Amino acid sequence: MKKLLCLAVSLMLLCSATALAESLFTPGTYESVKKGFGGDVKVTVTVSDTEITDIAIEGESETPALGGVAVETLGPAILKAQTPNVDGLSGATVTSTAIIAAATEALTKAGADIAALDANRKDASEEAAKEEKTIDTEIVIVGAGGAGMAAAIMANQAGKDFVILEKMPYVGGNTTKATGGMNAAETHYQKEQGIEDSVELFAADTMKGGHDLNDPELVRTLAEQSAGAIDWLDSIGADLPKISFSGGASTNRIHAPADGSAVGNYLVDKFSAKLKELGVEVMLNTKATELIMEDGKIAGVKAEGPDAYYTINAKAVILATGGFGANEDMYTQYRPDLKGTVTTNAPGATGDGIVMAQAVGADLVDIEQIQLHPTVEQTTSMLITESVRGDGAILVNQSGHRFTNELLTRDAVSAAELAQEGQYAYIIFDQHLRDNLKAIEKYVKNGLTVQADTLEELARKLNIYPYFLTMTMNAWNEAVATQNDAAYGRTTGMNDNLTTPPYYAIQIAPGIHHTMGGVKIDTSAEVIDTNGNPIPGLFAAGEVTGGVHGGNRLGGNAVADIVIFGRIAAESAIEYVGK
Ligand code: FAD
Ligand code: MEZ
Repeated sequence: MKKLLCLAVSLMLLCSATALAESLFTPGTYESVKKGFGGDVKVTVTVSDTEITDIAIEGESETPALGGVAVETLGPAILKAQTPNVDGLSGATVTSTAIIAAATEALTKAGADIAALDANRKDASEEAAKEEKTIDTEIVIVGAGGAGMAAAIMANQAGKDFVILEKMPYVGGNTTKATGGMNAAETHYQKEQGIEDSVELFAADTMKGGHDLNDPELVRTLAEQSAGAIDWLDSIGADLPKISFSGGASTNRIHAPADGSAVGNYLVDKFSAKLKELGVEVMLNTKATELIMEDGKIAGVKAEGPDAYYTINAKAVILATGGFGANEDMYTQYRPDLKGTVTTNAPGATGDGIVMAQAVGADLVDIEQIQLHPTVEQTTSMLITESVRGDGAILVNQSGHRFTNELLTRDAVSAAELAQEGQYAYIIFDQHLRDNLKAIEKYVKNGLTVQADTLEELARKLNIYPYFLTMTMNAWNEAVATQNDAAYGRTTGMNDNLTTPPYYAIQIAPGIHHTMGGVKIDTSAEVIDTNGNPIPGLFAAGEVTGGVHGGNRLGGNAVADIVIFGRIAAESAIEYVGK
């Protein structure tokens, strides 16, 4: 009897062990919360005993244009793969990592063996054969950053048939990352705020900042059309009324959103909303791979999307593919000395348009001119906007001393930093400055700031001798009071002193920021070939081009460039296809 009972118990154990081996999860709903880019990311998974049946991801604080896309796309990817270990979204690494970690933890709570889920992943070898598709249209816009989206709005408003391609799963490119603002002269905002400026001064500052390498005709166009570009932005609801200083400008010229938030996200949101209102759909995840030429003229592009290879026949193409600051192979080809330098750029900035244009004979200008931005936090590659200095911050070295006029051009400030011990510096500001520049909240949220109630405490936290930092700050506040920076001759960004505690510091050093060179264009945004002639039907705008910025771009001039030349490229293409 005793033996029989033992056999029954053993069989039951064996049966339940077999059942357990087949079941992957304990059915139910489980959740986990991890820290994302802007705040918490919560993942809730629902599982049956063999399947992940549902996943909900909440991350309202993530940047809509990047982290928000990860929040939308990673859930379906995890459901499809039936494992949390899916590819993160490039450009939204922090949010992606948080989602994957939270999903892993929630599934572990559900009893999952993650290695077993990985071994049985369901999306492997599912790459379906792609179809060949042909699209006939009038204009193809390649790249949905600022220049491409501005061109798309114009093409739509002119009633043209066009497509706009974007290789990433989201729009915006480097434009989304733009922070400080957009330069423009003689704008209605400057006039309303009593700021004196002129097209001539804007052009002269740009040429001087660019070491006179710039194409003066392109610079003239930039300066002349800048106030009109601000009016055009107003007309689509993208007002930029807050005006401040940026390095190399002779006056207050950089225009930003009213609350001092980052200009790029703001513009990309406004452009996206306008395109939506106009019914324009961007072909996402679709990469242009080649320009098609027939009889010496542009005839369209070849592209690859998630499900198809496209031949897009068109009379005109606008290249708006941005620069190559995220392509280390490409920038070290032109500047080997930059190997290993951090970059502030979005992952799509890989120079595709430059390579495609070169393949059809386009000339390149200033291709080796690559800008280092002096205030980049090195562990995150996050740009600390020039507006922090423009609004009054100073730079000190590890000894607590200033070492430069902080608002010289970027090449000069970067070189001064690299000459300091350790090749880094601290940017120092106070609560008053923080209160007036919303962009700073991102740095605080991401833990980049060291904060202290007194300068002595701040110095101690930074391992600086308190006496030196205090002396430096007193001298600076005196310079602001007398409007005389005897030490370094700074004359701009001196409206407010730094006396309101708490005080803040961020450790920074230079990082790759802008590729000034690119495809040669004329003032109509026509691409010029190596013989000096326009390539019929090919237009380009924005960071893919060279010539506007010369040897050093002034802060705020790239956003001006993309709005102005994005619109010009569209106008020229519209006129060309109408012929
Ligand atoms: P992007 O905005 O980069 O757009 C190009 C798009 O093309 C991308 O979305 C890319 O994915 C896509 N693409 C690329 N190749 C292909 C392909 N083969 N097929 C399809 N799509 C493709 N400038 C200022 O004036 N003021 C600022 O405050 C400022 N702040 C900045 C802050 C940061 C951190 C960075 C990185 C730059 C900043 N800049 C600023 C510079 C400025 O943002 C850029 O130069 C400008 O936005 C570039 O715009 P674009 O439209 O030319 O390119
Ligand atoms: O033009 C720029 O790159 C810029 C103003 C960047 C910034 O520091 O915000």
